[in-house]
Amino acid sequence: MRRWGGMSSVTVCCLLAFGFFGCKKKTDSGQAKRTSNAVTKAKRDAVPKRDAEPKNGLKTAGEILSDALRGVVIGFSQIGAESAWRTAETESIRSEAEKRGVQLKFSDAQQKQENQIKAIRAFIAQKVAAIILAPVVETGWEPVLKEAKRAGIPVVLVDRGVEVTDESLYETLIASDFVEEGRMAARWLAEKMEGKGSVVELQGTPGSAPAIDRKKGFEKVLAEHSELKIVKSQSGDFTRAKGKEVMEAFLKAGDLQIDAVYAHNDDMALGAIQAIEEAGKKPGKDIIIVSIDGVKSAFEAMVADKLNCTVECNPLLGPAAFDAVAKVLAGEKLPKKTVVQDQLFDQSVAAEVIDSRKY
Ligand code: GYE
Repeated sequence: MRRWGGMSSVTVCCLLAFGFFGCKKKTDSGQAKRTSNAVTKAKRDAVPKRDAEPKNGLKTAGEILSDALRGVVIGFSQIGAESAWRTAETESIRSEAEKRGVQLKFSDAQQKQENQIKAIRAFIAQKVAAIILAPVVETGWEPVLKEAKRAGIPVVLVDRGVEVTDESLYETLIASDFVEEGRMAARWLAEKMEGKGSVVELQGTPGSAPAIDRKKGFEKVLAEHSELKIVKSQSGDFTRAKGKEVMEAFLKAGDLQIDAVYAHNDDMALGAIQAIEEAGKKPGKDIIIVSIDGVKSAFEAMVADKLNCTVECNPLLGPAAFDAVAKVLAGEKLPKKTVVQDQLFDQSVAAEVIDSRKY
């Protein structure tokens, strides 16, 4: 069942950042037998629903929720620092933890799932109250998530999803709709190219939810345009250096006509821009470029006429992530997914909105 609705529980700051959240697919969260949390019962009882009326005349429900994690130890397993998006997400989680007085244990996996699994095991051994996980790839998480569940430690997923047969292994996922982002990029490109042209694709990390879904969404729309085709597709691992390297190889394949680049993130697009310039062509003019994330440097590249379009993917997930943890520790059952809504920005609006961009 698909269920959409305004999110009553996010912070005001989150609402401002994300505009609107929806939710889908409500299933059992396996919350019942949790006994060993570091949050005391008194604290649990003190956490009302965010939309409740102020209880004591001094604090609003939102303020009480924001305060619910003071002193609580929470582990955050981050993927790495491969992109500007990732750095912004890390900063959002770290600063929100600080604001709420959370004792955050931060682990950078340097893009390796095995490091994330080790970090989760270490968090379990340290008896953290909850784990926030940004999973690098979709598969291979069942065993370690089962270990966390057995230890009574709830897991909140941020930014990327996992593929598990038992959905009770995590509480909720807070992320963008990557398929829709791919569709938005393709719709924009199809219009710009009037339905014709040869596109090269720079994919994200193999096996990651955004790489899989952004490809899927893009291809779905391209299927409606028989003369707009992906002629080459390769992973640039979401990094600027790899994006440049792969684009260089595409440009060197002499007989390849390239009219447009679709990059799964801005960093790879920025790498591709460098490669195109070094090959003596004009990015944004000779070759049309569309990417995803909406980081500040993508807006700068649009203002400089080198990038044509970016689809926003909001990384400021800290407030929503800790709200989710606080609610789970208070015994609340959350929707299985909270979708962050994104917008598309092209060159025509870049100069106007660049100063308002928060990441
Ligand atoms: O688009 C990319 C990053 O998982 C949504 O990961 C995230 C993606 C983001 O490295 O820049």
